[in-house]
Amino acid sequence: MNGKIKKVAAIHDLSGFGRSSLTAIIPTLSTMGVQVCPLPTAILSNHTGGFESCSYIDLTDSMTEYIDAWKKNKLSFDCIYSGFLGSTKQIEIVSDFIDYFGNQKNLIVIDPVMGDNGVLYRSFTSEIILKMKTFIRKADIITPNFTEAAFLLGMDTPPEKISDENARDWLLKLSNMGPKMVVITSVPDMAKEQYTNVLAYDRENNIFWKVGCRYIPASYPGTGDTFTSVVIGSLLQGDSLPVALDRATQFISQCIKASYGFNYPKREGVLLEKELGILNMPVLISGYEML
Ligand code: PXL
Repeated sequence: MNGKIKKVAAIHDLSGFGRSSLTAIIPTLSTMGVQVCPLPTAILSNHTGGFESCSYIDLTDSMTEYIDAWKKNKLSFDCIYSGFLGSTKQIEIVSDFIDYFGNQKNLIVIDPVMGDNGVLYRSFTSEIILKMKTFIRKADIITPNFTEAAFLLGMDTPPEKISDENARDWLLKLSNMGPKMVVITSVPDMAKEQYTNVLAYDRENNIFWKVGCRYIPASYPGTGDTFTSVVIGSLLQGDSLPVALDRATQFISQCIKASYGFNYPKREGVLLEKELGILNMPVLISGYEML
């Protein structure tokens, strides 16, 4: 009997080294009591940030056959979660996947993984941005970081900071592109130097949310994947959007602090294994507010 275990179809790459994408998503969601069913988009020796060399096996051509088998086996999922997609063709395949497996009851989450810190990841060209703009129409929730949100809104680079009013405008514009909920991570705080925010908009309830976090001067690959995984795990456990954002923000901040304290190499990602246990402890909501 596995009646109470929820299933997530996780459409991401598998990178063998560096704790990003599936190697971050599987342990995080499993710890939260959610079953991960991976649909791998590519197999990499390591993620693309901070390594001299990278082997990349593109799985675009095998994805359709893989998905056909899932269709024939009449599988179903409580959530579809897509992240790193290696090409515009893969976006088309996943778009069809959502049309087939998506329904009124399951949660469609698209993390438009394209870049960070103002630049596109090196495996992409600007073509991916155009395609992503229409793809996010299919999502219930999108979780871009500040850079990806700016790209989706047609900017070449994100501004250094944005006001709360501007932030609400960004969230509304992104929601008007389709998704019911928009979550933007790593937004620099306008007033407080040492702060970064997660900002969100929930269209059904017409509420803007803000979860603040002290900025730690280190960015580790894969934290976006872990963040969105905690948000999904928390929502599937029945939490509200702001509580899910609060839990994810606290968890990432804890992971970064644990790693930063050891001066841990950034390219290895955060010390996830040390911190996963926290996800099963009683939640102390640290502080979300309306934006
Ligand atoms: O975490 C985002 C991500 C996913 N997949 C690959 C990456 C990155 C970020 O660098 O390189 C292959």
